[in-house]
Amino acid sequence: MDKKRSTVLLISPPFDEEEIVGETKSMKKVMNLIPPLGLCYIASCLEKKGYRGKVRIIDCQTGVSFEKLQSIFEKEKADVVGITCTTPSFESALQTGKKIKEYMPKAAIIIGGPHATALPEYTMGFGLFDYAVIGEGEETIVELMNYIDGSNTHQKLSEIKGIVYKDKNGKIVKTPLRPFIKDLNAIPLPARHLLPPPSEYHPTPASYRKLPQIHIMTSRGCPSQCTFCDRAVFGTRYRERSVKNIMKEIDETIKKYGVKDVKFFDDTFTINRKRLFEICKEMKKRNLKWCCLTKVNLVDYEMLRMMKKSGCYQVLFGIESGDDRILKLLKKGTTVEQNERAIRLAKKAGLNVRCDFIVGTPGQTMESMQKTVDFAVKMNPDFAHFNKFTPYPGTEMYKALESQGYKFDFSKTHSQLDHSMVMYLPPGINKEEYSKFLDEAFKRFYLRPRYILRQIMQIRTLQDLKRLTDGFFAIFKL
Ligand code: B12
Ligand code: SF4
Repeated sequence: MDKKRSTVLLISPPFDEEEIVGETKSMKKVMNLIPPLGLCYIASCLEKKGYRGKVRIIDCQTGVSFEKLQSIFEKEKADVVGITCTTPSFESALQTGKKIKEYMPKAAIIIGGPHATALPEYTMGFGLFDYAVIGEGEETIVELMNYIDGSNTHQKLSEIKGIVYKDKNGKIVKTPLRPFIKDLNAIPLPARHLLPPPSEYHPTPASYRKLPQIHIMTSRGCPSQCTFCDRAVFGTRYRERSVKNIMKEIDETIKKYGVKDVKFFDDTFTINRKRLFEICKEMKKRNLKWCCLTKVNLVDYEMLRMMKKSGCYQVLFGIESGDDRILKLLKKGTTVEQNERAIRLAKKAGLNVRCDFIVGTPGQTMESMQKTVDFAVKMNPDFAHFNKFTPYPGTEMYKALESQGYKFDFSKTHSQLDHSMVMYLPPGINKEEYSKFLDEAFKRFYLRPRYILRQIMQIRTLQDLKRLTDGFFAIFKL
């Protein structure tokens, strides 16, 4: 007998570019506009379980406004809507929920992603969503859809692990957490075929060499303890995909989309030396350009050299601070000396180096923040990003600050949270000083003649020139 299958609309909510970039158009070109991989995984699991042709992804980041979304809702009466949401996109997820309630009142709404995972009961408290999925969603969504469709009469809602829902009496119920997925190779490859065409996306100019580029996750979970980082979705135990499984995904994207460049978005891509060497071998065979993120204590010269030889052009390190006292407070597990060493080795290996810093965490002073900029200037990486600190739910710092009496309302923070909005200031630093500091940090780093000259010397192709000018215009908001 044919099972009833609901139609499912998966939405990455509108993220107002105008709001983020303000008046300047130049910022748009440098935004990291990349697909919602989480929804692609949810979709592929549903397709595998009989929902092929019934699932659609609407990635509103690619220019779908609330008005457009509303007209989609008016035309398409989906049975179930799944929304993905981080903390910066939570306000937008709430607005999306309201539109669904208005234009598709019969649809069940499921919310998932980092924000719903970190604060599931709070998320449900807005009365807009029927279910919140906590953590990895691949197995949960299948069980939940089976429940909604009535195809699994043996499993009660309360038996589905990793969800929050309202029972008949309106009481919010949280089921036991779902164990993390052991075998990542068993997850079907992400359903990129449901996304808008690759031309609708663009990586930030600092992080690609050739287009099209895809981003890919080859592992989950990070064992480090950084207090500002939210690991609620994938946990603290490192799990990895096999090289064969990774290459299957890459080969599929080469065949379907002509992919030339790969960004490994893993938290710590180089954690397993043996696997890294195998990946390098495979990437070299395919003559692909690639880049990755990792931690400074997880690289050595031999690895970096091998990466370079196999097509890697860039490595991004989360350096965070130029002050050992702050690195300790952040529980980063690294020192300024290790940071210096890794940057030097990566440069020596011929790699382009990107460094991320975080300023304004508890314990930071103007002096320690200045040490961070001094460190960046001294080490002279190819790119430096000074991130403003936000206490994201799911992080140790968020919990610590809440317990000290701080209150953070993320339901009204809009997409600016990622950019200009300041949620926390360390004692002794005011908002004006902080904003001025950030502005000057970028200018000090990027406006050095030595820096500009080096970037110009590195121009090899028209693509390089375009990337550099886009980045330059954006930094100085021209
Ligand atoms: C790639 C990435 C980006 C990309 C965006 C990619 C995109 N379009 O989605 C870029 C670089 C643009 C970016 C930007 C930012 N990011 Co970011 N990013 C990541 C990263 C490294 C990987 C995301 C990813 O693809 N994961 C893989 C997929 C499979 O996981 P997933 O999306 O979580 O989905 C799973 C579950 O959450 C769940 N799920 C998700 N959605 C749904 C929906 C339904 C219906 C269901 C059932 C389940 C479900 O099931 C999925 C499969 O298991 C994560 C860290 C990480 N390890 O995940 C940070 C992370 C998501 N980013 C984070 C942050 C803070 C930011 C920024 C604010 C950057 C900054 N200035 O610090 C901005 C905000 C942008 C925004 N709009 O939210 C935080 C979010 C914390 C929070 N509480 O919100 C994370 C968790 C990093 C961290 N460890 O702190 N980011
Ligand atoms: S910041 Fe990086 S190293 Fe630290 S816990 Fe997060 S993912 Fe792991």
